[in-house]
Amino acid sequence: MKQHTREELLKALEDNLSRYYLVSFQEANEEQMYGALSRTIRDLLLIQKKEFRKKARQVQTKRVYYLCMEFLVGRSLKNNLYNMNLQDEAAAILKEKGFELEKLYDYEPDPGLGNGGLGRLAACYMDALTSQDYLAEGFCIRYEYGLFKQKIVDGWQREMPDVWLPGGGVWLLFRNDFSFEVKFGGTVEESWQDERLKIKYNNYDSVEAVPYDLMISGADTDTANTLRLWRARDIENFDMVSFENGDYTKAMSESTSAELISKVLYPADKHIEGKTLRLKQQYFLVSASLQNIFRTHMINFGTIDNLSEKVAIHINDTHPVLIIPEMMRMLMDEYSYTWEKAFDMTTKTIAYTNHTIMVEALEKWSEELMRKNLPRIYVIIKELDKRFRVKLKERFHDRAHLVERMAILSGGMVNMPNMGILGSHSVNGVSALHSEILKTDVFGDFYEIWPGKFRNVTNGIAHRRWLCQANPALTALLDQCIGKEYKKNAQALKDFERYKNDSAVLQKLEGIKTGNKKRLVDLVQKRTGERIDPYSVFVVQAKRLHEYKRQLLNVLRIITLYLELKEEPHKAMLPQTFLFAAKAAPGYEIAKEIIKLIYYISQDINHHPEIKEKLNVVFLENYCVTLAETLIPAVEISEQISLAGKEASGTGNMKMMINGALTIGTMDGANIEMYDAVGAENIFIFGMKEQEVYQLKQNGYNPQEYYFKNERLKRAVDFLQVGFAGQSFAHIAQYLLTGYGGAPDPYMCLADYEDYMAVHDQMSVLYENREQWNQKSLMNIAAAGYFSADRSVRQYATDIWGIEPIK
Ligand code: 26Q
Repeated sequence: MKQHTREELLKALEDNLSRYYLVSFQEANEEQMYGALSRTIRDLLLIQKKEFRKKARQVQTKRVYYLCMEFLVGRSLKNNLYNMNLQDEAAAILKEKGFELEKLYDYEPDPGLGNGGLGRLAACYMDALTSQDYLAEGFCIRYEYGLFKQKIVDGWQREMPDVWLPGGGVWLLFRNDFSFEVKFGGTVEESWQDERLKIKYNNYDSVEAVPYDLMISGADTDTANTLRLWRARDIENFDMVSFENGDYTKAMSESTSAELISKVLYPADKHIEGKTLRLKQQYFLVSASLQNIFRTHMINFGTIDNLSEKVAIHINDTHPVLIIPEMMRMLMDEYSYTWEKAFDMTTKTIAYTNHTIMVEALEKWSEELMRKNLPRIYVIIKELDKRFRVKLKERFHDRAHLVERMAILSGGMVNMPNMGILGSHSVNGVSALHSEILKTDVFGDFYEIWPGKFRNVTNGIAHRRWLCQANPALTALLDQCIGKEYKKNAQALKDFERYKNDSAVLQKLEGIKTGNKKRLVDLVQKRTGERIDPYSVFVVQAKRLHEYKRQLLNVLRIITLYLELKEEPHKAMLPQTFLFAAKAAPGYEIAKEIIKLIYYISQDINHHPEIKEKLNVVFLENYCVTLAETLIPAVEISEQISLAGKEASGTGNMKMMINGALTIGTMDGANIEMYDAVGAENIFIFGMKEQEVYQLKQNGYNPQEYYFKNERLKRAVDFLQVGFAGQSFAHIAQYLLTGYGGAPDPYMCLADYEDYMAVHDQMSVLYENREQWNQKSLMNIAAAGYFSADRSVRQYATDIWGIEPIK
């Protein structure tokens, strides 16, 4: 890897201070310094990318394009300095000039261009691809506002706009040398000319897609890739007549409606509303990206014929699935391929990852909406459906319900997952269990006809960000014990196992955890004024708020302990701090109620110092990548307690594991593979297995049964009526027991309560035995290597994309 010299860095920094802020080193303030340093690094990366592209062109390697509506990249400065091995150099220069690098980091906004797991996964994969020298490009939207900022006001979640561009924009390189036109609405005319179908598209509205590039660095390599973010810009709708007549507002309104497309990220991650604007966003991403892909390919090869040999396109969930009809459209309408050829090329190029099996999250769009907004795409979807139905009928004859279930168009809706499976050569789930469920259940019909299309790639995390950067103390210990090999080859973490009986190392491990807990304690104090006890055990559940993730189960245990301490303040109990961090989708009432419940419990405990000593509850506002980077290294008990069969994978679980947390979890998602990797004695599994959940659903879940059988549980649920800090939560009791605007708790918290309590009790006992606890913590770190995104991405590269690193 090319190492930049100190002189080089110093000179560039000085130039940037002067060019962008008209100041010298002496005059610059911290914010200007952040801006100048960021631009310096950005430009170095740009040069690096140029070199890498040149190399790639020479060898004409196959490349992958990763399309996703979300990329939760986190802050860039620290990550890039780390990857380019410039952290020490930069810190030294700044120190000499009277600045502290660590402080500058806080000037960078955390771009919230994603909701949660799926968006962060995309970012982890870009890191892993680049670090392993693959030629890859990400495509997303440059939302002007990312995921809302969360504020809790009297327990209720309030959403504030996330303004990230002023400070975050310094990382983006605006490309004004090209753009693409994306067309909406209008009408389509078909006519036959020389035995070919000619398409005339009239009266459409145009939006211009303009590219903003975020450079992606890799660890310890000269490779650099791009994440291209599209912004919607109005091109032709500007109403000159109104403008000249002095109606400036009217003239502007048309253009703002076009530009609305890249205005804001949709904040719901499971429940899907069929909003026109969201559909437009999806097509906007797809159309701009595909035009870009075709253009690049034409420049490189002068033909589209070999596209599928040189290009792999990956769609992250169904959100970009319109790329299938869009690619058909381009191949037929613009490059004159036949339907058959176009279909063959499309399926050979595209691969699809599914991230959920929850019915409400499987995307369906009304045909009417599709026809109105994307008439040409709609016609192609109809044809896809027609031809597929013919094939299905040949196969299933009279079994019409099967045809209907698998069709692309059915009941007036476009079924996006079905289109994704039909139009791609590979469909994968994100953990072993999830991929099994896809084959046997959700997509079982498809698996029967195309067993070869289905695969599993278990998720992974950018371990350099989540371990090396987020936890420098642990990293230093690892370096000392096992060398640095694990940074590029996470499997080498296994070597750490050698130290499982080394009490000096185990003690160091404990010290490091305490240090990280104190770091978090300081952050919490800075944010809330409250000082939590760093010597209590930190129990953490940090993830989106969703019923299926069962934050309520965690809360039921807290209430149980609370009542026991209330009755018997001197009861011997391990002091515990429960930390929650979670955003709820803005329209998700019950999720907001659960936040409110957590908040009020925490308020209540604040008024009971005798309880607080042993049982503290903290809700951390505004969970985001940056907060996660301080929170996760401090976790001792990682709560992964979703109802079995519901969490596709989970990735927070992996981040906590690699930082030495012990997991309490159900046999769900990647927890199962964590169990396999670390061994039964180092993880705390409880609750119903997926099959048992299925059985219970079949037999009918009766919450009362558990409620009346378990006195502790009954007391906890009953106390919801009384409530906390003067606030009753009777409706949550109702939700759990009899149903509250629906069936009682579809995620069956009460059924797993007893087992959950028991396993936690075991953990509490174990925690007192420091040596044993630390040993298990060490074993978790040592076994976490499998969950590196490097491994996931290599699997995608060989099993799905057919790409190789550029050496
Ligand atoms: C779809 C249509 C309209 C509006 C919004 C959406 C939408 C947006 C985001 C639907 C789903 C999402 C996000 C899903 C998600 O984050 N899923 C998680 O993906 C992780 C990575 O694979 C898994 O680890 C988690 O288990 C899964 O819940």
